[in-house]
Amino acid sequence: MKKIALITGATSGLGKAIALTLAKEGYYVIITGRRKGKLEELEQEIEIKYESKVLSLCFDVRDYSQVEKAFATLPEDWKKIDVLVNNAGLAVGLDPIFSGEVDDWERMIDTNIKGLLYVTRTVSPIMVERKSGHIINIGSIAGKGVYPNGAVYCATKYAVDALSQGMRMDMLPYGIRVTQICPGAVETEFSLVRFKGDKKRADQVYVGFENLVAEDIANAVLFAVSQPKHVDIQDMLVMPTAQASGSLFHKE
Ligand code: NDP
Ligand code: 8X3
Repeated sequence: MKKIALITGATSGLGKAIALTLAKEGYYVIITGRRKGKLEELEQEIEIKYESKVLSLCFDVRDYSQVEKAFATLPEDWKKIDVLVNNAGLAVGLDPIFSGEVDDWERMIDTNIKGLLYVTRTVSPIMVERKSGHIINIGSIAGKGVYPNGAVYCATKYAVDALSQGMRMDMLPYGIRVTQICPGAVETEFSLVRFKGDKKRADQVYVGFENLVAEDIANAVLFAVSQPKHVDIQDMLVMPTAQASGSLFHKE
């Protein structure tokens, strides 16, 4: 059996690029997300392009019972996950605290914090039992510095930063590596989701500078998982050259 990677949020953006990159590298991949059709498309793409095996699990990371049930359907060999990429996440809205939508806050907190916890709680006990594994958490520049109107999204990514540190401490006796990868602006469906389908506003985010692309982050994941066992890349901040902080861009 080859190494197995489970990637959450593989129906789009970073997760999809990470799944393709790891499959190309020879990993067997478990792709997850809520959009069944997108999972099926990616499953086919991986099977056609690479000598890899792929399984897909369709579930919502916000629902712990869905996470547990989906994981339970995996064949026993596939439950021995070598690399877990906690990538599923989103920003919803860009508003000041005094007028932000409470429902937007719930979605971000439930997905980015609780979803990451639910998946980790489900997958990691077998890693601990096997004394082997690598957890990659996708954080953000938003978890390294707050920007105006983004307080709640930023808080969820600060939480990912704290959880990455805590996981590393808890996993220490078991030889399990924990890596946080924090991207700056990457053009994906991220802004379309943040602006609730307003494509014009979403596209505007990436005008006037060269943003990252999903493959840049997939390469960072590949770098982290390709290190020898005694090396843990703990934290990577990967930014466009034209971006210095969550809110400071050099736009032409
Ligand atoms: P996309 O919107 O392109 O992809 C998000 C993925 O998350 C989709 O596959 C989506 O799948 C999945 N997802 C969202 N909510 C849920 C849920 N409740 N249950 C299961 N899956 C879910 O965005 P990105 O690829 O850009 O985002 C990936 C990660 O990268 C996020 O954690 C984001 O915060 C982070 N990030 C992104 C940056 C950027 O500039 N793009 C920068 C820094 C960090 P589906 O809809 O099928 O459920
Ligand atoms: C996504 C990047 O800068 O829009 O995490 O918050 S940013």
